[in-house]
Amino acid sequence: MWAYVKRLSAALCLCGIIGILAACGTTEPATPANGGDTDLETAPPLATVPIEATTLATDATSEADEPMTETTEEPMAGTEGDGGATELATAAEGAQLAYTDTEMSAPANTELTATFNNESDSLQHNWVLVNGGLDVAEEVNNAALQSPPDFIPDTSDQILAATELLDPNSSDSVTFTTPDPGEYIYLCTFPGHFQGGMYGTLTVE
Ligand SMILES: [Cu+2]
Repeated sequence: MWAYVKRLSAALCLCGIIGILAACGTTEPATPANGGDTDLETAPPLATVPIEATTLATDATSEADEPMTETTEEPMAGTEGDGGATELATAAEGAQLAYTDTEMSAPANTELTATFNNESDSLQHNWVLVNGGLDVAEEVNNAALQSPPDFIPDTSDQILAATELLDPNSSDSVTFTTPDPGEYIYLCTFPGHFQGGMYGTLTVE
């Protein structure tokens, strides 16, 4: 009889333990419930992802626009390049003994029109491209002193192109065929201006 009670007690204990385990088991499912909470916590990021995806889609649209803009700019640059193939332009401003462009470039052996705008209000200038570097420019400039009133010396082999001597606020264009690749100096041959620094380099490529 006593033994039966002990077994019953043991059985009750087991039931209690099982009950506890069951309770634990019931508690554990609560963890998956927390896992569910984790899922819920994950859900907002998931909800954010579509927003980011939308943002990315918007960015993709923006990026799609940008290449189109670049594509639009490239032909324009190409047009400018084509323009550069046939035209050059520079100017002189105010009382400065200087061209606004001291470095220009052009393709070799190509017919090209150079335009010089004398935007000075007080000084006469010209644009003379010589067939060589600073040494040739100096020779042409010295010869120009003996060639008033336009200061263009009769040294056709040393001069590739020259505008007229321009009064203030006037312009002139000269069309010529560019030489072989190299660096060529252009200068203003009005007395004193070359020495004052009024020259630049045309790089022919
Ligand atoms: Cu000048």
